[in-house]
Amino acid sequence: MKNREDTMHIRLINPNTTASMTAKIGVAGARVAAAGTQVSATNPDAGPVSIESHFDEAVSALGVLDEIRRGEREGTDGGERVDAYVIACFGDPGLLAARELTTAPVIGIAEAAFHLATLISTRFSVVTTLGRTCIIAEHLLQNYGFAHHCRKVRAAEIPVLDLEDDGACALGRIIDECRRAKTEDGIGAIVLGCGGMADLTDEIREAVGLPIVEGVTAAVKLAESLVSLRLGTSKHGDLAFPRAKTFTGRFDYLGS
Ligand code: 2AL
Repeated sequence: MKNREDTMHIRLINPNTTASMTAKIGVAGARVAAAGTQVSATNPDAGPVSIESHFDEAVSALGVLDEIRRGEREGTDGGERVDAYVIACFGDPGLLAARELTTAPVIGIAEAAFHLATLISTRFSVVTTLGRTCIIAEHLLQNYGFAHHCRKVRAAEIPVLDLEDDGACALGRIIDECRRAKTEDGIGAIVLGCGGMADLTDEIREAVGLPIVEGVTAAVKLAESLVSLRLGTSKHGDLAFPRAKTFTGRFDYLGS
């Protein structure tokens, strides 16, 4: 990691393979980054075009790990070293495995958003895409210890790729669900539950009149803080680099 006086490089990994969403995530991250922060955005070469099931998430995690390995190689191949990674899907797919592969900080957008929401409110609700993905956010809230801060995980019933389609009325449906959360949940803030919502924060905040915590931007600012403080992923204990071993079949490239 570099000194805080230097520039830093944050790599945003969109775990799905939709390039337009990756570009949007990159723009949203760059907008909030400090003057000295370079933001780059990538997605895996292979995997689901959107992540809206446990199956999609499991497959996408392998792509995330490939992207971390690629980022680490760039640093040693004379390219721009990556100082921190953000996993820009609200299920935080592959988060702990990704941390095992690097000394840089790795931050999931769900955990980043939950952390920031607890700093500005005592209770928040999450507004995500499809109802079937609510359980993914609920499991994360439990695993991360945030369940008692969250009143409700709500769905706007939007397929993820509708967020890429101007004609799909996604914004209006998200705003409607956020307004219902404000009226019914007794909350102080709303967390947006999809990386593909990263460009909608300002409009939603204005329409709903509550603090809106969006994960990509939250994670970029947390990543900057960790790099500035020279805090990287601990290599003491379970997040140490994985033990070298043979991988068989189509995973033989992972072996040593
Ligand atoms: C997501 C997300 O953030 N990106 C994606 O493809 N699926 N999560 C979600 N709940 O829809």
